[in-house]
Amino acid sequence: MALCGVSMAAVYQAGDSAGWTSMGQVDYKEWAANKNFHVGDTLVFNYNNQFHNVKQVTRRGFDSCNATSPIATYTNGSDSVTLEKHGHFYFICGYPGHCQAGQKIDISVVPATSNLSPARPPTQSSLSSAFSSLHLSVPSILLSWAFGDITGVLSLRISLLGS
Ligand SMILES: [Cu+2]
Repeated sequence: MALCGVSMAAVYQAGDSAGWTSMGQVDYKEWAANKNFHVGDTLVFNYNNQFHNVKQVTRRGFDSCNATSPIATYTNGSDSVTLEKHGHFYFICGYPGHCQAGQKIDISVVPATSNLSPARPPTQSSLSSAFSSLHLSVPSILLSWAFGDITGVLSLRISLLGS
């Protein structure tokens, strides 16, 4: 891929060696909590497809363990899902009772470049506004001399700023 930084894309197996299971060996919330998923990473689900599947669902479907209208369905038993955008990916098992038993996972994906972005340099507009205020202050000072009148300077400043 030509996208910057994705050469470091990682592959994660959901549940590690335990795989994708409803038998309670894996706390998927804890499993996901100590990982940093980035855009371009891959999540692999390994499971016996006689007993399980993978349904990508909405937040609502995740919370209620409802797989009736999935975003995507995977049934191979060894499914790779590319986390192609940042945000949350919610996966549950569609077999009865499995999601309720804990076979559900919430993957929070951050942009691939988030830990590489440099400090924001001064923008063009902030620089030019700094210059223009500098230019304005010079005639203001000269005029305040000429008029010897602070109110005249103030009104001129206001008219210059307002133009
Ligand atoms: Cu299952």
